[in-house]
Parts: sequence; C-alpha cells; structure tokens
Amino acid sequence: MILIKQLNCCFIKIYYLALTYHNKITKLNSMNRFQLPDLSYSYGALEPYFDQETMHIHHQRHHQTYVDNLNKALVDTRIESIELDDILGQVSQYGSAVRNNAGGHYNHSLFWEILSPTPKTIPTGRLANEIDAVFGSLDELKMRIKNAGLGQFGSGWSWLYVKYNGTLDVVATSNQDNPLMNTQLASRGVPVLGVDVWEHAYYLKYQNKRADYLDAFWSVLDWSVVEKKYDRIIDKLI
Ligand code: MN3
Repeated sequence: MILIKQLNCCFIKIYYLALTYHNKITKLNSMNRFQLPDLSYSYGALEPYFDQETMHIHHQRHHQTYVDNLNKALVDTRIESIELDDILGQVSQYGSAVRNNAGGHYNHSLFWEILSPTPKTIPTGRLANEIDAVFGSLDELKMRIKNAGLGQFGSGWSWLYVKYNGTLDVVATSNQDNPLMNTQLASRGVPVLGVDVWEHAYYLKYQNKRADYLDAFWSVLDWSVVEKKYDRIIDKLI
C-alpha cells in the first residue's frame, strides 16, 4: 500500500515536471514567435531622404515594440499558432492589442522591404501597364498616394494595393490598419506599397512638413520590389 502511494506520488511529480517544462517551452517559443527583421541596408543608407537617426529609432524602437507587444498579446489571448496574414484577415475577432501590433509588424516589415539606397525609380512590365490603365500615369498615381497620406488625419498609412478582383487602388488607413484586415470593408486587398505617415516616421527631419517627406519617399522607393509583389499576387489570381 505504501509502495503504491509512493509510486503514485512519483508519477504525479514526473507528470507535473513534464507539464511545467512543456508550458515553459511553449511560452518561450510563442514569446519569440515574431521577430524584428533585419534591414538589407544600413540606417544611414537612405540619406539624405530618410535620415539615419529616424531610421534607427523607427526600426530598433518602434518596430521592435510592435513585435514585442504582438508576441505578448498572442500569449495573453492564446492564439500563438496562427500566421500573421491569417491574424490580419480575421482581425475583427481580436482585441486592439492584436490589431495594432500585428498591423504594426506587418506594415513596417513591408515598408523596410520596399526601400532601397539604389532603387529602381520607374516601374515597368505588368505593374506599369496596370498603373497607366487605372490611374492614367505614374505621376497621377504618385499624386494619389501623396494626397491619401496628406489627407489621413493623425497617424496612419497610405497604400497602393491589389483588390481581390485584381485591380489596383489607393487608400489611406488609420493607426496600424491595412487593406488585409477584414475591418476594411470597402478597401480590402493585398498591399504592394505602403508609406508610413505617423509623425515618428518623419518628424526629426521634416517636422510638420509631411508633404516634403512624402515627396522624398519616391527617391528611396524600389519599384522592382513592388513589381515582384504585384506579379506574385496577379499570378495567384489568374
Ligand atoms: Mn512607423
């Protein structure tokens, strides 16, 4: 009898230890589920258009905070095993911590990716044809993106995105929202280009002159990355 009791006790101890270990590992993995992506250029590489200090703070502090808070929010809400695109596609199910930080992580990752110190400054191929067909010209599209960014009251983003019917459109969103979110009822699709119009993206260099920052953006935007994103989306739709 005593032996059985001791055995039972031993099994319970082993089970408890295993469970604690499993929970620790799960928690550790989910705490690091999303990570800050490296930039493919140095913080000073986009000078004089985007200054080194802004790029450094924007990437290392602002984006890192979105990543940290997203990982924390996913643990808190027990939805850690889901892909970022899927979170955004059903974001209305979650609270504001997931919405703001999943959006913040996605939006900034895309933003860094489309910037380059040696950009392709004019689009070609299918994307260029579609820009001409929808907006009339590249200059007209640039004007639309700039005006959307200027018209966004407070913080947000200006986007070029592909609607689910395959056509291009421009829209501004507030905070860290984006066209992938199912809360974007009239403007849902997949972003190919996004410009951050939060003050933290430009205030050190441009102060209140958001228009000047939006003009400078075109000098560091790499259209070759946007083309690749566009082609991938269109190939999937066909
Ligand atoms: Mn930002």
